Amino acid sequence: MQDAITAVINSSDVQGKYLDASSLEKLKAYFNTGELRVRAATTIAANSSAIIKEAVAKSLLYSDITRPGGNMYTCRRYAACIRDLDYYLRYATYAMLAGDPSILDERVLNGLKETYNSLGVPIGATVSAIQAIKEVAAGLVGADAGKELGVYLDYISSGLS
Ligand SMILES: CCC1=C(C)/C(=C/C2=NC(=C\c3[nH]c(/C=C4\NC(=O)[C@H](C)[C@H]4CC)c(C)c3CCC(=O)O)/C(CCC(=O)O)=C2C)NC1=O
Repeated sequence: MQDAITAVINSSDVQGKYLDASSLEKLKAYFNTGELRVRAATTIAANSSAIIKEAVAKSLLYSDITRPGGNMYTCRRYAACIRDLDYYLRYATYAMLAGDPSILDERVLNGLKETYNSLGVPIGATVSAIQAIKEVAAGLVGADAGKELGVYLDYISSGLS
């Protein structure tokens, strides 16, 4: 896993150089938004199940997916879906704090699409649910932090698509 700081340090080190102006700008932007990220992470942690519940209500409930034959039908599969969405929110929050998406590649997206395809988990509906999480979370943490979190939720969506 990388973060915004190790990312610029590693790339400077490869070149055997001190941080150049653009690396320093990246770091400055990261530090300037540090408090915003921490505050957002606190709010998300305190409201994670409500966020997921509302996002599911907005995107998946009472559709063919929750009816017999749908991939969320039966409590076991419904629970697996909610659990997956909670993984996405939690890992997107970690990535937002780190200011870097590498944790998503390593711990979430690696092999996920293949798993979903082999189990018949619909990817389009999953992406809609992730987009709904983005909206609901932004409503709670505010537009700026919501945008920052959204970067990593979008990263998961594109990694699945
Ligand atoms: C931390 C990283 C991590 C991720 C991301 C993860 C995902 C993940 N989701 C799974 C299943 C599943 N995922 C879903 C999800 C859904 N079905 C739908 O129709 C909805 C659209 C969607 C929710 C948005 C369902 C229903 C299953 C169970 C499928 C089955 O067993 O038939 C499975 C198969 C094993 C299991 O059932 O636990 C994995 C590995 N596991 C991990 O360890």
